[in-house]
Amino acid sequence: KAGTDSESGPNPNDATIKAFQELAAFYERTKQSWRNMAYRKGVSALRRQTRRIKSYDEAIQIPGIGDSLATKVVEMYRRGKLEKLEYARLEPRDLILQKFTKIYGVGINIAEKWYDAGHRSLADLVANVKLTENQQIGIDHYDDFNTRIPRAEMDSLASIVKDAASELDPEIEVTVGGSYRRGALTSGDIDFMITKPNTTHTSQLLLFLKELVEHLIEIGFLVAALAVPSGRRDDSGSKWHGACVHPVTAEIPTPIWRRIDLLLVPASEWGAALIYFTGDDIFNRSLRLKASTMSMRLNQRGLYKDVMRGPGRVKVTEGSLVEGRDERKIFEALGVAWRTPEQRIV
Ligand code: DCP
Ligand code: MG
Ligand code: MN
Repeated sequence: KAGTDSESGPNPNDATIKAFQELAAFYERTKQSWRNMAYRKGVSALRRQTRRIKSYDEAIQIPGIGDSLATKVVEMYRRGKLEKLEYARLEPRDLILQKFTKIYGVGINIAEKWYDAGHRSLADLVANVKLTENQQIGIDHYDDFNTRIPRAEMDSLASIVKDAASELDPEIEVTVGGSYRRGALTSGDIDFMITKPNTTHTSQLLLFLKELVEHLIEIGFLVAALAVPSGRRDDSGSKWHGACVHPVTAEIPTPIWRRIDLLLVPASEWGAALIYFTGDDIFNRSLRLKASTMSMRLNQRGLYKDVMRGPGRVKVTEGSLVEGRDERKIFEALGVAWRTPEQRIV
């Protein structure tokens, strides 16, 4: 009779049934058909029960309920909600795009292309996509590259590079920029800026970079080269992107692959480059905006005035250099009060 019908009537396990139905729908949307099936079976199995299922042992004995579902039956009984479901309620498309864009060198465009082609996991990509060498490295070391670097390890990585550099050429100066220079306790990667007194062009530093990289590969510190991320293309060869790994020590018994950027900077551009590579990116944007309101232009090479722009604000000439060498003087020329690197967070 109505109300006790095993398909539609109230059931002591209603809350769990609802949660399982929602999970099944999530797995259907994300094309995880095996899990979708498992939860749909679980729903039918629970509907046949007349008592509230409270323990793992009770649940696992029900045909159609396996280990994973039995655990969730208990979770529903104890917490009244499922952690997995809270996760599933987030937009799956966004979650997957987020996962894909965390592959080094993969931007939103590639991620969306993969999503639209039906790929939903890293395993999908490995099995079905012709990956570039970079993307393959990014996936092979996905967890490593997404693990932040503690400041103590940053110090240690820095001294390895600094020691190697000064051995090759004592006049070379190496500075760690990026979030490290802003005082961050952990960093996403390590950004090295390399310069030498009296240089005015990166070409004067290219040979050094080549030797430094070769040496660091030889000692096993640099473990992979990665192409320059698209959108930041620079053909001058003045940058090197890749991965490094700290030698095994008592403090670092199982080394993690770390992202490393090496950047050549002529002494004449040191101040502008320091500003750019110290960031953060939002602060940089605000400085560039300030420059443009003063009819100037700030980039990683210098602050310029009298930049000529044609139709559509297209740059016609670079203009004349106001300042490149000195970080503080660039702030002054922009009329911006000096901010220590630690204060450059908008
Ligand atoms: N930068 C920028 N705009 C970008 C990318 C970078 O202005 N689109 C500048 C500011 C950054 C610096 O380059 O501080 C280094 O770039 P990173 O991507 O290494 O960023 P951070 O070092 O600031 O942070 P993280 O700890 O994540 O490496
Ligand atoms: Mg960085
Ligand atoms: Mn970087």
